[in-house]
Amino acid sequence: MPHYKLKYFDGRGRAETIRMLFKLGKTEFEDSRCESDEWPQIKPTITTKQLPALEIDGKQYNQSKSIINYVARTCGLFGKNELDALCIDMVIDTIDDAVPPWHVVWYSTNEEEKAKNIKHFSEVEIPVIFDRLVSLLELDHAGDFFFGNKITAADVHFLCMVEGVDIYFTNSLAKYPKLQAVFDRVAADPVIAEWRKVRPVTDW
Ligand SMILES: N[C@@H](CCC(=O)N[C@@H](CS)C(=O)NCC(=O)O)C(=O)O
Repeated sequence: MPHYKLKYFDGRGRAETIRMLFKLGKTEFEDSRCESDEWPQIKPTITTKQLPALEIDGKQYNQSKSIINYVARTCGLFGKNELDALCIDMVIDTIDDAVPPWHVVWYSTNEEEKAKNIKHFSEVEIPVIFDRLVSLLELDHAGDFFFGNKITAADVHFLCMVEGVDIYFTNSLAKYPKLQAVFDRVAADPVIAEWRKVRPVTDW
């Protein structure tokens, strides 16, 4: 088994799906978290100058989506073939469409602007993405989860997305019972439930 070291900030952000995949895959990894005041020293050591980065036996790899893909495949959470992987990937990409509108809120410069941006995020941006996810859940390859009846990287990424959305839009799944059911199934997975209980508590 290679030595895995996942470097990120002390937040869930772009690293939490990766952490959960490692946990589900019962794969040991070093959960290395840097404080923001340490970042200027660490940044020059990161190839892309951004986190997360994953070291595998000391060699560094970058980009959260690429790392999710790699970890999910090695942990058996990305389907059995390329077509399964395509179905899982399209859910992940749909989820990631929420990142730019989330950043609009995150980078709001004053309270008034932030309130306006949260309203737009909750009432316009997120419903569009949730509707797309409902459509993906209605495809015939979906089941209890986005792909079949076993948890995959798509479901894990979805749970992490909802945790991120809920920072600004509490109870965001209230009008989406089918999505809520998937969220609840992922949250009920014993490995995920245990990790959510013991992981460091962070704001984001
Ligand atoms: N496309 C990259 C984006 C990574 C990214 O934006 N990372 C942020 C944290 S979430 C970062 O490193 N910010 C610090 C900086 O850019 O100096 C990925 O998905 O890994």
